[in-house]
Amino acid sequence: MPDKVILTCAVTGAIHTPTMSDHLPITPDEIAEAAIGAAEAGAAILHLHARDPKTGKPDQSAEAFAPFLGRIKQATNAVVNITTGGSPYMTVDERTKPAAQWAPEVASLNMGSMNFGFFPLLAKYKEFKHAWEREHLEGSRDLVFRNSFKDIEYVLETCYDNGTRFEFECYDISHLYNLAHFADRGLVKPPFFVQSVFGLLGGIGTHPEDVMHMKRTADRLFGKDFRWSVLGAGKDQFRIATQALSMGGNIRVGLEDSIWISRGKLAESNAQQVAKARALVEGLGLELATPDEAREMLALKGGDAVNF
Ligand code: KMH
Ligand code: ZN
Repeated sequence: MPDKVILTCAVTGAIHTPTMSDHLPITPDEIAEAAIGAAEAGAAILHLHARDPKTGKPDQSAEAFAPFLGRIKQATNAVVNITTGGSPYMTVDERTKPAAQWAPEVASLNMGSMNFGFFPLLAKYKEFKHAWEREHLEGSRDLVFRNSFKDIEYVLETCYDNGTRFEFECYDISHLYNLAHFADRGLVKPPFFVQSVFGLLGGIGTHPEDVMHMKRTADRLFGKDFRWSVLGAGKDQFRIATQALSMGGNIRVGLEDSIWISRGKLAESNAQQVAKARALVEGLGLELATPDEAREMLALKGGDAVNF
């Protein structure tokens, strides 16, 4: 029997902006409630970003995470996964501060530099609630999300003593080869939690062949040493999830990656997307992994071995 399915929920992120959806969690209370609701709906891992509660602008200061980390830990057994991606406009040392401070079981680690184009979203909105939103989208026309080999080494070194393991964000085939490079150097240890990202402008596309190619390349490079997960950005979120589930993959949903529940219909909560993902999993006769099963599958250090 295949292993259980690890379901990750990424509740807010740093790409979508407040004008795009009233359901996007912004304040610490909203982020905590969204994360707890997602865990209650079946998410085993919670991928977390923080935002300025007044403007919704991404905030990667360690303090910005403090108001919700403890609440989430007290309310759920879910695995907390703190981003080191922050906003693609930030430097890697700024992005790594929360993970360094809070020593989560998991942190994201972006496996290569790339264009990160979310400016096409501008066409959908006439005006914005906050001035920063238009700049955020427009600026991505000339944005390189920097993750040099030195940047990746920096995150690995900074988080090493904390025993934090990683959600390796792979947006293209070359990012898998970058991960293999660090594995060959012994700087990352299996099992590798490979989060393959589809449909972000600047990364690989969302065609079923793209998903097949990512999987077969990871199979060839990592064999039994990895756990494959996928996230589809935007409207392709559930189609990609469905394809990956049928291939033995794990999946990630959440309003960080898509604000939609179906074509043209905004998701009203992260929990609603988690419930839809759960129905896909169970519809295939599969079962969701509990947080502790996810810990075992990913060799994590345990929910109490953190600094929050
Ligand atoms: N924003 C997602 C496409 C991170 O936070 O480090 C990938 C992500 C990156 O979650
Ligand atoms: Zn993220």
